[in-house]
Amino acid sequence: MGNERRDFMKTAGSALVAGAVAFSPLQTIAQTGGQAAVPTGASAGELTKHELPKLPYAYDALEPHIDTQTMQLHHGKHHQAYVDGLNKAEAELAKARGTGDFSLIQHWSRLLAFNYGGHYLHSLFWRTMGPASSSGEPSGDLAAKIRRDFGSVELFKKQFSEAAAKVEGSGWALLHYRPADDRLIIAQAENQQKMAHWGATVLLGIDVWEHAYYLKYQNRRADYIAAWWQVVNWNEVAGNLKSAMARG
Ligand code: MN3
Repeated sequence: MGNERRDFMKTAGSALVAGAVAFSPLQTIAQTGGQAAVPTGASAGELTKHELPKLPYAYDALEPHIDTQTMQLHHGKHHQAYVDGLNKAEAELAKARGTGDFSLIQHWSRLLAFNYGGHYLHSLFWRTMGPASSSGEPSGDLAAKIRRDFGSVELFKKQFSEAAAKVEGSGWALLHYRPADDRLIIAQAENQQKMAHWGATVLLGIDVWEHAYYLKYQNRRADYIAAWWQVVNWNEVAGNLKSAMARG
């Protein structure tokens, strides 16, 4: 991995240790284009130039569960907007450092959290889905911890589906690994960043913003959630757990 990726991962929070593991939720988003131009000179510090990750499969690969047009718009337009918003927020904060004018710091800090959340979660979202034919099932440590912490895979899926269905407005249901007590936790997140569980690593998430499903499912969010389970890439989720446990 390049220096810029290592440096980014070091500063990306949540106890990431650069290069320690093969899988990382940040694997995709850390594949960036190097440093962006800092608008106000070297004294304002360096910036990462964030870029939209390529999908690991074709836009139609998740059919019929997730339709091609939704994937094209969701990845190419919505995720791109979060990438652009993240680059913009970081550039504006650098500009403020350069000029000494921090009058909009609340605004740009809010947009930094929102757009970083969007970039992080969508990067994870694409990688933890795949064609239904290769979806698989929870296995190994992942299956053992699911059974230990939720009772069974069925109870885990039931709670996760309920969490996803009941997110107020736009947001996500997320499976986290919490290293402090070695537990799996199901959480809801609002927007892209609210209700975060500090220090825990996201292993799997479903986007329940309407842009994720409305073209095909309209208001039937529960139908979308049921279909989404068919395209979860369990191998990738198991890899995310393995890397999160290695980091501790
Ligand atoms: Mn989305």
